[in-house]
Amino acid sequence: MIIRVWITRWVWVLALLGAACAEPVATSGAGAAQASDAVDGSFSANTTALDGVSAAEAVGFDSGTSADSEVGLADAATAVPPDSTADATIPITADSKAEVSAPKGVPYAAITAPAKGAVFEVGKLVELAGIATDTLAVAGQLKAEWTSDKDGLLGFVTPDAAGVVKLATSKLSSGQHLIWLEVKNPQGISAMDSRSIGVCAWGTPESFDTKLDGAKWKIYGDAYWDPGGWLEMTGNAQGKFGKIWNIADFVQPGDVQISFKIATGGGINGGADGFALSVIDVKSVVELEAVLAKAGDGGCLGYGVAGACGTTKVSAFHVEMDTFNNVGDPNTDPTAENHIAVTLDGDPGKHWLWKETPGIEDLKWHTVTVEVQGAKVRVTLDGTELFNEAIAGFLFRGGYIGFTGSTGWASNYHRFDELKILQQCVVK
Ligand SMILES: [Ca+2]
Ligand SMILES: [Ca+2]
Ligand SMILES: [Ca+2]
Repeated sequence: MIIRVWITRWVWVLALLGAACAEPVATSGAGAAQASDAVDGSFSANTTALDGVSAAEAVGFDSGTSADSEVGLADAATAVPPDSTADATIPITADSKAEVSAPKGVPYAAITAPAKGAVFEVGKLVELAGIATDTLAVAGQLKAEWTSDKDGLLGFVTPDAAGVVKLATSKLSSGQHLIWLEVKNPQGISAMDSRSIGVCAWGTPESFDTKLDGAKWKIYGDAYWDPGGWLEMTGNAQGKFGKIWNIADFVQPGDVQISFKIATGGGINGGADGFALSVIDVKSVVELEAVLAKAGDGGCLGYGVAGACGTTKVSAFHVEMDTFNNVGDPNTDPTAENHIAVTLDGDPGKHWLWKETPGIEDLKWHTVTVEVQGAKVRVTLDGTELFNEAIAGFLFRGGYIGFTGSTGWASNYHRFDELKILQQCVVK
């Protein structure tokens, strides 16, 4: 009688293990690792896992709900047959029904959107998406819950037939969020996945409407603050070049969005040379000024210190608005047309991403936005995308932000205004 009960129990354990092994999730590395961890049999009904499923879930046993079960994974894992002599004194009488309760499903949760580390502007719609499945239950029987470690519950969703769970919200507060997707099957077993995103507010825009605070914005060379309420790099005269830099704030490394306005034109001899926004990764203003002092005029646009413009090694990010075609004097442009380009490390001769922008020399205000996400850089002009591509090996390293511009034989005004920076929320 006692032996029969043991045999019954072993048959069930083996059968259930077999069923579990038939599931791809349960044979994953994560599942296996947890099975060995679970040898003490202390896993609970609510055990959840980020990357897989717990041993309890995989095997289908749930010591928390199959009340008196004495057979756990430990017995199966160690695979030591019971000693019939020793066990003969232990009364094992009932509960075989509880032990062989119906197999339970293994839920699965995975967040598919947004991308890890994505940054959103506060108040804008954030579209969360994920997958919820289960080895036994159909998608419609599952319950998905979206939460934020910062804002709490975001909402419950029932998966569609394909297991897709979506939630769109524009209510995330400003800051870093760890977004959780929890999927619960009808037996109450959960699987979870998480992803960090940033929700940030734009910093106070720089309107440049009043005279510059010298402790924050420093003027170099021919640049000046224009009482019209903007920054002027050159004035409309030949042979000028200047810079204005923020020496008080450091733009953090990581994903960033920058927006600013430009106006150029009104010059002689067809207009030149152009201007640029730069972020230079140096540790101090002293280092910054050492770099700026080397920057060339003319085709070097007031920021060129490397390539044909010099030999300074520096980590820097630039967006140039170039209105004069240089051909080996000293650097070479990729087109005879006006262009907006992303260049790096003080070298105006290497146009990593660029687009022709014929109409920008009209001395009207145009809005430029720059969005960096990982290695990808997206630039728009008046809301129209110019390019949105990855630069191999590129990482935005942050630094001091500033503006430069230059004229030569031809001239133009080179104006900047309304600088806004949307920075990834950095958790310290
Ligand atoms: Ca202004
Ligand atoms: Ca040029
Ligand atoms: Ca150029």
